[in-house]
Amino acid sequence: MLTIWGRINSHNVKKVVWLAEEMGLAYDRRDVGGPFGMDEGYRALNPNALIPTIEDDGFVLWESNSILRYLAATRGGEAFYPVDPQARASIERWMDWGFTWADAIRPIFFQMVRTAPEARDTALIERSVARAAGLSAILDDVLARQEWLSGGSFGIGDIPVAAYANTWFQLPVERPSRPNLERWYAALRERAPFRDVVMIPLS
Ligand SMILES: N[C@@H](CCC(=O)N[C@@H](CS)C(=O)NCC(=O)O)C(=O)O
Repeated sequence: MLTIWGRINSHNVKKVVWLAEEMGLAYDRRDVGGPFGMDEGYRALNPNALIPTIEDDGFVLWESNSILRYLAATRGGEAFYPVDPQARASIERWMDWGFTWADAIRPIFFQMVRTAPEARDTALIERSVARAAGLSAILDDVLARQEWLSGGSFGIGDIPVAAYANTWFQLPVERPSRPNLERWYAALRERAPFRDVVMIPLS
């Protein structure tokens, strides 16, 4: 049995649980982090004291994108993780870029969802909203030329960017019109695992 540690309202945990659901895997998710805390046993598994972490038949792994790669490589086959180096690198590029995208959106999320209104840093929110809007042009451009960030079909290249794109689309901030990105987000919303795991209320 695959064990996934991490509270479900964490973006990085959502990524892993979403893929597990897409692949129809049996797993046991255990709440750790945030209000649930982290005991010594968990810290022994993940010395970063961060979530997520998985355990698969005695093998322990942390770092959400590494977990996505591992699950895709062990259970996903060619459809989720192509062997061709260029196809694989094109997918992994978007996974890594997902942290650039996340770095732009995270301050807006923390300020608007996890900070009391009177304590919010409006200058930080404005800077981050502008940064995210600028980065969204890169996504819109690539999605004008291909259906998914992973290429012709949905894959792990879509997951990290989508976890934060969902937050960006749900936050009450100004967003420029990005028709291709909006088309991709609409296609994501047709996937039940995305709706069930990622589109939960922001908290
Ligand atoms: N690079 C790490 C980042 C992990 C991370 O920052 N996780 C956050 C939640 S998204 C965390 O553990 N925060 C502390 C907590 O939830 O207690 C990964 O991708 O797994």
